[in-house]
Amino acid sequence: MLIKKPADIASSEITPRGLYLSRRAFLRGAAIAGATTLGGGLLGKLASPWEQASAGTKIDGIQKSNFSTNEKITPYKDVTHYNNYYEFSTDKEGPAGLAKNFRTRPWTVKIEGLVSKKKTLDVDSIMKLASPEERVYRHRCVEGWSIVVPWVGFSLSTLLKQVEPLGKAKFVEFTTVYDPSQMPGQRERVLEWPYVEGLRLDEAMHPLTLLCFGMYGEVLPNQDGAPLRLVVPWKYGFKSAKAIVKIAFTEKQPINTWNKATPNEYGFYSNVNPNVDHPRWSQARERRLGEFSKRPTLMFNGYGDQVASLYSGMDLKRYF
Ligand SMILES: Nc1nc2c(c(=O)[nH]1)N[C@H]1C(S)=C(S)[C@@H](COP(=O)(O)O)O[C@H]1N2
Ligand SMILES: [Mo]
Repeated sequence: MLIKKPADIASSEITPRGLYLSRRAFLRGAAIAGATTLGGGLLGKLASPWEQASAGTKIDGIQKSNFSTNEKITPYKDVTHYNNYYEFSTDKEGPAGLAKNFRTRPWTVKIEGLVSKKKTLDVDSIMKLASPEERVYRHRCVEGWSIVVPWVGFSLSTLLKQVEPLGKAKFVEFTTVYDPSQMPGQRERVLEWPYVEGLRLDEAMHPLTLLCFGMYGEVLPNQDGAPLRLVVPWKYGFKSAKAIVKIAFTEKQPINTWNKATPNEYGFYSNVNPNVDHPRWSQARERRLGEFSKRPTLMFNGYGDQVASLYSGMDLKRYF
């Protein structure tokens, strides 16, 4: 449930930089702002789009995916209370509370660069491009913890095909939201904002690469990247950008935020690799949240059968 206080609605009229509202989305926002004046009681009875979109709302018609692992799913409480989301906090327990009132509607994603059909799409229309799938993926953070999550979404390729990438396009760059008024971490220079990530075009088009808007059968909690994030299960967690507002097709390799911040520690590829240590720690083992002892980390996080061929002939120590 997410009923907005009038004070919150008023500040929603401040459009985050780089976020252009579609007419439909704008009208919907305005309608909700109007509804607020009717008072909380009545608003509570309206099936407002805010409500439909808020974390915890059940997603209908979810199909099971063959890409799922049957490993034990990490408890919801761990996945929602141990987060890396530096726009909110560098403390892993922080985002759950600090992202609670983050506004995920209206929300549009701008698709631009080397494509024949540039588009600005509303997140609700993106979610309707295909039926939602549940993909239970292992997800490994570069810091040495991992989770198994029943994400909900569909292959990113479904969206990317819509815009018809040009032959020159070799990479895809993802830019996430910049809104320091809502994101306390962006008022500090912990990282360069907005957070940017990138994939090679073939990685972005790979069927495992998930455009994600839900988990555990429900709309994504804000701290896990609502309304739209990536999940790239064979790469370290930081490649899976949260709160995406722009997707650009490029000829040159994008400069991802963590690579720019600490190039000797975080590369562009960031494929999970137990044989390539982080300069400050080993990557050979990991701890599953909710478990006590560590387990060995698998090459490509265990997705080698599906993705190893993307990197054949590449020196993975050099391209880490
Ligand atoms: N916009 C944004 N996306 C982000 C991050 C971030 O700080 N900002 N952190 C990344 C890192 S390091 C990890 S491990 C995962 C964590 O996702 P989770 O909190 O859903 O487990 O999100 C990634 N996506
Ligand atoms: Mo991470």
